[in-house]
Amino acid sequence: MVFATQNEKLNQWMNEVLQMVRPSDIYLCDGSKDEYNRMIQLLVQSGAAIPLSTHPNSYLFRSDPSDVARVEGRTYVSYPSREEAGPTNNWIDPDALKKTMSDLYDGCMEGRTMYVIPFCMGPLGSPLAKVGVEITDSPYVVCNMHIMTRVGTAALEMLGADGEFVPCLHSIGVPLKEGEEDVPWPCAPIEKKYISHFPDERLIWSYGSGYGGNALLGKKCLALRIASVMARDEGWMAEHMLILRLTNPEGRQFHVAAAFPSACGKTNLAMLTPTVEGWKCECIGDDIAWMKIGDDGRLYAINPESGFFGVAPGTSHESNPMAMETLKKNTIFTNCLLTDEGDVWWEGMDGDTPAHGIDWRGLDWTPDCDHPGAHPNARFTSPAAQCPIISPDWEKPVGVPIDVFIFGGRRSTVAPLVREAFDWDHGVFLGTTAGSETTAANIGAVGKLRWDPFAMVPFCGYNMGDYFQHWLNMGDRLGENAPRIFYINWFRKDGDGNFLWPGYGENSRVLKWMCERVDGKAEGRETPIGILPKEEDLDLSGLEMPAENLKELLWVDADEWRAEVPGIEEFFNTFGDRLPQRLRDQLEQLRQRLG
Ligand code: SAT
Ligand code: MN
Repeated sequence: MVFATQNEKLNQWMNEVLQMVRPSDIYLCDGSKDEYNRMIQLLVQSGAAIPLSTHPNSYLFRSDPSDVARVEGRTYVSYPSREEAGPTNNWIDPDALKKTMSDLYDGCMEGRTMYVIPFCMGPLGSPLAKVGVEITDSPYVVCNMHIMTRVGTAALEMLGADGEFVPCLHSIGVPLKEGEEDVPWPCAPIEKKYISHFPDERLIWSYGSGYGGNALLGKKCLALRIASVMARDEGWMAEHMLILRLTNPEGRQFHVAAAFPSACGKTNLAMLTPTVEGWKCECIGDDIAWMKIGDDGRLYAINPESGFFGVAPGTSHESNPMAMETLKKNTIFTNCLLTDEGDVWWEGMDGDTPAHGIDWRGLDWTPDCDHPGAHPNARFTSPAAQCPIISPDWEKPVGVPIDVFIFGGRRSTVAPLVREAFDWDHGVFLGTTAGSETTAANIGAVGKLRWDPFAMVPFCGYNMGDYFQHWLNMGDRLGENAPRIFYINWFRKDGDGNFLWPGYGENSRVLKWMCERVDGKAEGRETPIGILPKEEDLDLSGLEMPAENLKELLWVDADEWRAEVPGIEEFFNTFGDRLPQRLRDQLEQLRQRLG
């Protein structure tokens, strides 16, 4: 061992890994700017990183064409019993999985450097923060972790001599033999990729992929899958939610946490530019919320991350001007198109489409090509602090008190623009029955309804039936202090297939109504599926929208909803007796209200 930390457990784990993966070098990350720059320079020299002439200190990477997204089919939640992982997770017995993966890890870092990255999820010193240590052989991962988490000496200090950490082992799975040439994006073939979680041990083992959530293990693996288990055991919540603050013209602040499945505009909402007069929005986080009940009995949220790993295609000055500002500098781009001017470009960006560029595969591209120039899952990794509307309180150690939860999904029919749950249990029922129609950005058939309770299906580290019960338990503990729960659908269409609602900044009008509900200033209208705004309750001043659109957006068709019930029941049955009776009761009450 070339170095040791103060933490014996960490030293022991590093030694075990070292003997298994046998790197040619080992390096402990300090998290400094200097370290980041040195690492990037290595990547520029090897040809993996392309400096951009238009964005200071920013670089483009191209992944291997087989390594472009999270691989849910190769993601495992491993308990001794399959039942603990539940019906929504892939399962392999831990002994068998460890045996398979140990064989893969054996000598997997030969010819490479083993980087040890101590990192903190959450503001340093926050009572909600957790320390992790990622071991990786990918310098691209080190650079991204620098942006996405708080890396280095401060995390080690927080850990101290006997603190707990989540060990996160990552390898791209391509040892480099003596004299062998490296490729810009080494990774293992799909059948050798494993993104594995051992929740009983609070342990993560990832092999074979260098991309996003497969490789930046603080994000989905630690902050959601492992943290959801810690949260259940310790009585808090780890959710796939953005966090934002709204301030009304009187200066009263409201904090909102919202969960949507992918392709529903979560990052756009997190950085909303309100169109409604006098209202202000600040961003606290765009992907993950950790929440704990505070001394005053309210629910406080922190963003465990320190950066955004945002989808580039579709991001524009129209859809998300604040993201466009955020990514102007100090940003890592992955799988975008490179223009002849040394700029990045992607489908859905404002302005002209470049006449020529180099696509995400590194090939010549013109608008005549029959494939996109940027991969649909191309990403930007940017420091959250660079967001022009980042809240001054985004790193407040105690977090911000949540007033409103929002669930939602993409439905072209049936679901109205917005509704409020009657009470907590009904809100949990709405979160449980959240679903979204698939888009070209997801796998599978386009336009098919996919259930994604709380947008957590890919991220819940234990049996989801128990997770629903955890939500019910939290409500019982919060009582009167529980946030109010709403369900939105920005995506309802008219008979001709046109969106009825303009979306983006105009969504602030719906958020305003929610805040007025919290303040007891908006009456609403009871329907069998929840409380909807009356037409006059929504502030539409300055918005040109046909009156019939509004009617349709707020329309609740009892026949259509009756037709939903069997599908919900069938979905509920997949959880067997792990589905809380209180949710079955909710379904029965819905059936009765629909008559
Ligand atoms: O690749 S990540 O898992 O980090 C992002 C995402 O899939 O939402
Ligand atoms: Mn996400």
